[in-house]
Amino acid sequence: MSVPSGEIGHDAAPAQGEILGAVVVGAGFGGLYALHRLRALGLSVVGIEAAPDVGGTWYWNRYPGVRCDVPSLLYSYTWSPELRAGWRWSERYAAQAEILRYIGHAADRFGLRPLIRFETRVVGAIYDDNAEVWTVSTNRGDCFRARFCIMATGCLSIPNTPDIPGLSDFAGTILHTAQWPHEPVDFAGKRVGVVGTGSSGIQAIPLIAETARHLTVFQRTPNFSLPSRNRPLTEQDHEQFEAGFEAYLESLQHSDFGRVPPTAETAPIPPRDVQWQRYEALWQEGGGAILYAFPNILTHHGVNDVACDFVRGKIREAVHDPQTADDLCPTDHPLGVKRICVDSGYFETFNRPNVTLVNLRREPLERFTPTGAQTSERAFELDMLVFATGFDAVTGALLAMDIRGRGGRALKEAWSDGPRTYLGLGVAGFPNLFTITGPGSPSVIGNVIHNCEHHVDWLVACIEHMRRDDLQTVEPEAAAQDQWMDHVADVASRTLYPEANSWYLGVNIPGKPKVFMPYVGAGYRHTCSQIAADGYTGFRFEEGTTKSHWPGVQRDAGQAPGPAPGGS
Ligand code: NA7
Repeated sequence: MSVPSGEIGHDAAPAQGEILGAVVVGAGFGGLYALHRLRALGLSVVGIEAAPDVGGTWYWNRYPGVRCDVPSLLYSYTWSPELRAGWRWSERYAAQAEILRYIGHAADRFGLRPLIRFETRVVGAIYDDNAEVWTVSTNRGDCFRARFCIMATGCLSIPNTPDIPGLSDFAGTILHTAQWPHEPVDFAGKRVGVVGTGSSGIQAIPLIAETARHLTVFQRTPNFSLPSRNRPLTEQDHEQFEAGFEAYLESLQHSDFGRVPPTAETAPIPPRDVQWQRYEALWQEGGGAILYAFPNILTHHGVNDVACDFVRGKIREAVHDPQTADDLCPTDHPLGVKRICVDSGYFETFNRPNVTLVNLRREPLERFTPTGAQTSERAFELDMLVFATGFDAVTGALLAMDIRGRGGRALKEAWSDGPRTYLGLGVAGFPNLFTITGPGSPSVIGNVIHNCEHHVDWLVACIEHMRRDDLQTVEPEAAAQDQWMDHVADVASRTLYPEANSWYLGVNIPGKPKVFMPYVGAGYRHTCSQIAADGYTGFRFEEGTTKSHWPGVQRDAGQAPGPAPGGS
């Protein structure tokens, strides 16, 4: 893969004083698709990306064992038949390197790299009330002025390193799973400590254990994890997927994959033995499907408790030492209300003689020392420390920038009690700003690529509508936003989701308001479509005062309708 030099591409160099159609922040799945669609619409667009290449979270997360927990055939763009025809996944669950190659392939296939300014971090985005444009400033000291500002900054972009005393005294190597070095990390002969047992820790631990002299796992909360049963994809897998693709595409329009279905509240509670058989079959099949075994598994303790018992039983079968097995069994939250982990041999790793589990609930981590870590009970000598401690998720990247809307109001201030959006797509008081997979949308629930595609398709249609009627700005009405946020909270409160201290709620970050951020209700796509069909209910459009007639839009090209999703 060729890595761009970091110089702005030819197409990404606006003329002095030019007002662009749109700036797209972030070059992951959402940002790339937005660039493609907006350019096809006739807008002049520039992408800005902190990394030296495309990929978003898949660029940075390259720790051993990193893989997607969604099957690779599904974790793909759906909008381009050519792209699908030109790509072949090798494994049921793709590893990071293959996903990154796929994203690079998509960027090249559609000539998107020249639109992007790499190795450039957006520090601020300020709306100019008079000119009705956004000024997006970067750490390189440059400014881009654009009519629309599209935040495709991802939900898992800002790594979280907990503030544990003594960390700066530690003399060994310190790594974070979300900022992994590009060169191979050699654990051979090393005493390694891993802090954190979420998805990243659970994927990395078996691999690190294979070569480390000793691995000490510092676990604060045990997690539910299901076996991936990863394997190479066969010819038959590909053929079956292709044969069912059109139906799959259609199903996405109505699917609530990963969300709580409307039948959840009225569904019967299946008998324990029926549940057990189903879980056993899904356990053998592998992957996260247990989460969708029954419509009320995420809403009803009577169902979820059986699933928890089932998985705890599997942990006890896998782990030989009864105390270690006990410590690995989650007991403080229902199954699936923290992002479910999908692993390859995680629990079995604790049978290795070179692996020690430290239960921080029993012996809290007090501090790091120059030579290791000190709990309330023991000292551990370590050469390397790996933080698998997650992210300031969903809002972290948005709030890391100084975003200011009408009247100079800061997003940080507007969201001081937690994020507030309408549909997760826009924020009242921040005209022409779109947040792809923003808080208040399904975002990380379900398949995030499809969620990105849906948001981009929606906002592109909205921009087309504005162009047709020569409207200058769009933003949510405050009342619609309030209603939506109440609805998001209400839906979550009728599930078991709020019962875990998860990053969905923001509680992993000290001081972050405790708000359930993703939308877990059914029918989200239908709601968004209906709102658009009804004339964008809850959004306010203004003709504007500048009468600038679509700066950044090539009027001739712009009159043609944009390509339908699926076109190139
Ligand atoms: P997660 O899921 O947020 O996991 C972070 C882990 O780090 C979790 O086990 C935390 O324990 C632990 N943690 C965080 N702070 C501390 C401190 N101070 N001491 C000890 N342990 C700590 O992040 P991941 O990167 O694994 O996964 C994020 C998402 O990426 C994942 O859900 C997939 O969607 C992909 P806690 O549970 O808070 O007690």
